[in-house]
Amino acid sequence: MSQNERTYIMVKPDGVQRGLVGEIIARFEKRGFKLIALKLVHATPEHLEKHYADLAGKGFFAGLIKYMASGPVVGMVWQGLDAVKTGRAMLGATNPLASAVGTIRGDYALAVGRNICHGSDTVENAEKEIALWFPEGVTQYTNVAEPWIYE
Ligand code: RTP
Repeated sequence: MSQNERTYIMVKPDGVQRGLVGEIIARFEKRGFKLIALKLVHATPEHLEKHYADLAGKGFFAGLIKYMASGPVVGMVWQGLDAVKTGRAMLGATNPLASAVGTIRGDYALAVGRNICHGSDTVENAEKEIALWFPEGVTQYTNVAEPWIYE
C-alpha cells in the first residue's frame, strides 16, 4: 500500500454505451486518484480471454467474452493510496443487486452480466492488467494537487 499503488479500471461496453464514462472518471478524480493512462479500445475476444484467463472454466465465460467484445471499452490506470482496494470499493459488489447504494454498480446497474465496470482485485493482477492493456507504458508526471491530498 503506497501513494504509488496503481489499479486498472475499465468501463465495460454497457457503461460506454450508456454514457457513464465521464461519471466514472469524475468519481475517481474527485476521490483524489491520479489518472496516468486512458484508452478507448474495441478489444478482440482473444485479448479479452487473456484479461479474464482466471475465469476460463466458468459457465458464464463465453457470454462474458461476447459481452466484453460487443463494443468499445475505456481502460484506465489510476494511481494513489490503496488504489486497488479502494477502487473495488468504489465499484461495489460484482452483482449489482448486492452493491451498496453510493457505489458505481449500486447506483447504475442491476444485472451481474451488465455491471458497467471492472477493477483489478489485487496489486499483482493490477500490474498484469496494466501490462496487457497498456504495453506501450504509461505517462509519468507530477500532479501538483498531491500535497493537498496526502499529509
Ligand atoms: P471484474 O473482474 O469485471 O471487475 O469483476 P469481478 O472481479 O467483480 O468478478 P469476477 O468474478 O472476476 O467476474 C468477472 C465478470 O464476469 C461477469 N460475471 N457474470 N453470469 C454470472 O454469473 C457472472 N458472474 C460474473 C461479471 O461481469 C463480472 O464482473
